Amino acid sequence: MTSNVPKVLLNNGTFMPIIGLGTWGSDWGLTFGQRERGAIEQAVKDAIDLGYLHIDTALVYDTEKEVGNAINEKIRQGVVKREDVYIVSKLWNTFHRPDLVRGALMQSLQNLNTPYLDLYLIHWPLAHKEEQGLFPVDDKGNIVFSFVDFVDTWKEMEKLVDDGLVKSIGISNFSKNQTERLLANARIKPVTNQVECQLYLTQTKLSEYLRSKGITLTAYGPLGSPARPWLDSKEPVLLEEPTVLSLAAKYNKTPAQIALRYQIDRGHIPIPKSSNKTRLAENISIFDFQLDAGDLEALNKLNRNKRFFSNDENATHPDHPFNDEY
Ligand code: NAP
Ligand code: SBI
Repeated sequence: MTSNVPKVLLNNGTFMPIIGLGTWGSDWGLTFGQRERGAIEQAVKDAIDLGYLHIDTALVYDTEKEVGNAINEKIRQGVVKREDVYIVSKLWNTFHRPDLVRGALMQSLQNLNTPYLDLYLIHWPLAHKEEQGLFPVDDKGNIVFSFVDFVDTWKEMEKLVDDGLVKSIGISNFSKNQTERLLANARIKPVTNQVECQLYLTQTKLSEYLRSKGITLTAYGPLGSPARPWLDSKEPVLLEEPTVLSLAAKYNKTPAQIALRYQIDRGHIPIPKSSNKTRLAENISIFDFQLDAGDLEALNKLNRNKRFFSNDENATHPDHPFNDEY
């Protein structure tokens, strides 16, 4: 498979395609009907045909089976080989207890129908009550917490690498302090920290810190997650910002392409989601231009430390990442 997507060298000597396809699809919701499931599978097939070689999923998205079907169909058709595709999945909060980590990974491998993952992330640094489903709640509807130390979870993640079940391991939604504590106790370094990063939340300090440690930043919600279920219509729309619109005109690109190129030019790895073939093609057509330093600076100024994924329902958990400065 030839693809013009560049690859990033990770701290363990492996390579990750610099743009990935998101498959949470906030607009797909949590419960899927037949039509939506078909749409996910089609989106992944279209993406591979267009040159996407990095697919982001998670056990909790309930999209792994569709992602696996699509990838395996493209392998069967001879479009790609397994080793061409970079598959990422994530350990959900209810499986942090060390004795549950391997079983959760095996479930993801089975869903995806693949012998190994390229990258397995701890989805959030905080744990939820085990063995009560994916969303354990009390009689008031509040999430039930668990207090497993993510360092203990990490030690199990390291064993998955030792056993060849995952090529790399990483973290998601970890603050600087949490990453620092993990590094102080890790035998294997995380290759990436997948965090929200978009023009209203540019993550300048976290990005610099991660770079200083040789850890990449994977940017989720890079288009501002415009279909998030909790969208407040009074909130500003990132893709309609005048600065973005004027740069789109200057470079003869779309606002989404400007928002994605912004991440690439900062050395980040964006993972935009789309289930529309035209927009999938648009989002990957960003390797024929580069933003000038002054334009990057103008985009940096849009920052307002605005999280669209504030995860407030976990705000009282001691490992809630967003109580830290960054
Ligand atoms: P996003 O990628 O910022 O935005 C996706 C939305 O933008 C979709 O509604 C999509 O609609 C629309 N879109 C796509 N391309 C467009 C374009 N060129 N022009 C205009 N609109 C466009 O948000 P996200 O899905 O929330 O985040 C991306 C991925 O990051 C997720 O799918 C998931 O894999 C990952 N993620 C991870 C975490 C975590 O905790 N680690 C959290 C959130 C997200 P169409 O489909 O109709 O094109
Ligand atoms: C889900 F499957 C359900 C809810 C939800 O809300 C927060 C954002 C998130 C997540 O944790 N990772 C995502 O990609 N979306 C999510 C996922």
